[in-house]
This record gives sequence, C-alpha cells and structure tokens, in this order.
Amino acid sequence: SHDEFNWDDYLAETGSVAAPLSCFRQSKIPPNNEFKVGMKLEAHDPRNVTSVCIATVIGITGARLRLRLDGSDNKNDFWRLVDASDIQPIGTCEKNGDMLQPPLGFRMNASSWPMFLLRTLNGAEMAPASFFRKEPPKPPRNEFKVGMKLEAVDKKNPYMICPATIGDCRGDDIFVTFDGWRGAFDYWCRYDSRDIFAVGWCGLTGDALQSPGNSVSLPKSISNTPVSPPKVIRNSMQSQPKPAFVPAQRIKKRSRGRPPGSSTA
Ligand code: MLY
Repeated sequence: SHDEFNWDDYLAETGSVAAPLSCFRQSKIPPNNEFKVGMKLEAHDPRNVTSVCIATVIGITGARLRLRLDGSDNKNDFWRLVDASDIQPIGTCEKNGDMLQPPLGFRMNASSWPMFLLRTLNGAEMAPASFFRKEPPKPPRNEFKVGMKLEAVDKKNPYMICPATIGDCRGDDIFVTFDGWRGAFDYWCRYDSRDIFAVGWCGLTGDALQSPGNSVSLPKSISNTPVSPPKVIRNSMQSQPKPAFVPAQRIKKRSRGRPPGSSTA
C-alpha cells in the first residue's frame, strides 16, 4: 500500500545502493524455521557464554527464535537465528562430556539446580536435531562500503529489524547506523555479525521490517516551519542521506558510536 516501506523506492529516493549478499554471514535463502513455541533446546547463556543452559522457545519471528533460559526471569529474552552456532539440541552438552549450567541470575538457590533441571526436562518437548541448521561460513573479508544499505537488528530492541546504512568501516568492524534515528541506536559490530542482513531479508522471512525513523537534523524552529517540499537533509556527522519523509518531532540527544575495540555492555 501507499505508506508501507518499500526498499526499491527508498533506494531510488536516497540514491543509495544495497550491500551485496556476499557481504553477509547469512544463508542466501533464509533457513526454514520449523521450531514451535514451547520447544526446549540448549543455548549458551548470552550473559555468561561459557555456560550451556536449557532454553525454551517463547516466540517465533521469521528465521529467528525468541528464547528464554529456564530458571531465568522474563527480562532477559534473546533472539537467535535457527542457524546460530550457540544453540543446539538437548543432549549435545552431555554428549560432549559437559554439564548443563543454571543461567546467570538463576531465580532459586544454587543447590536446587539439579532438581530444577530434572523437572524442567521431564516431559519437555525437545526441538528435533533436524530443526537446527549449520551456521553459514564467514565471508573471507569485510566487503562493506560506507553508504551501503542493509537490514539490521536494533540491539536495544532486538525484536526489531530496521533499515540501516554503513556509516564507517575500520578493518573487520563496521558502524551500523539506523536511518532516521539520529545516532541513538547506532553500533559497531564485526562484518560477519549474525544481526545484519541484506536488503530484502525480512521480505523473504516474513519478518516485519520497521520503517525508518522520521528524525532529521534540523533545529525545531526550522523544521516546524511549513516549507514545501521536504528535502533530503544530509547529516554532516554521519555523511548519510536522511529520508525525505516527515520533519523531526522526535529530536533526540545525539549519541555517537564508540570506536571499534572499546567494548560495550
Ligand atoms: N520505543 C522506542 C523504539 C525505538 C526503536 C528504534 N529503532 C527502530 C532504531 C522509541 O521510540 O524510542
């Protein structure tokens, strides 16, 4: 329909190019997602990655699973592709001679873990091994270029996948900037991150791609003046064309990206 986000129109309007498929560590055709809500699996605890825990599928979105660690709270859900390397069928850990661990912030006394584990697995529906897909290989090198468009997970709202632009490249690191959000959600990551996708990914998986934000970098006094037609505003800090859409009602404090190497929470 008329107001839905359309990549072809947007690329034309912004005079930009989509990052080629070969840039991404993603399968060319998104993997099928056969998991069902309620199924259990093993997952590395994102907050303590050496621990392998039991996780339950809480939701399904495109090729991703919304996961919650058994014994954890509902504030630390995380999302994983069905071909992620850090999820596996139940039994894998034991087969490797390792022990399943309670999640960080286990809500009971540590001494109750063995019994909790028995109970949580008793009668559980375990995701079959065939549902897990092999992680795609890394592209041999960082082929991203500044200005290329992509679809990226908003790490502050990880259920959201949004139109984004490569803002900078340094070695194996890329700066992902979110179109129309004036830097507030931007982040550095490696070129082979599993949280970035080629233009068209959401269209293929059935994920809801967010629309760009409507923030442009004009002071309110100017942007509220009814001038027509709206122009594409170039933000000199990001050298990124901004969508022409709506003037900013939602001007936020600028948060600049951290340089690669400096670790973030
Ligand atoms: N509730 C939040 C959501 C922001 C999402 C930004 N992403 C899509 C880049 C807000 O409106 O601030």
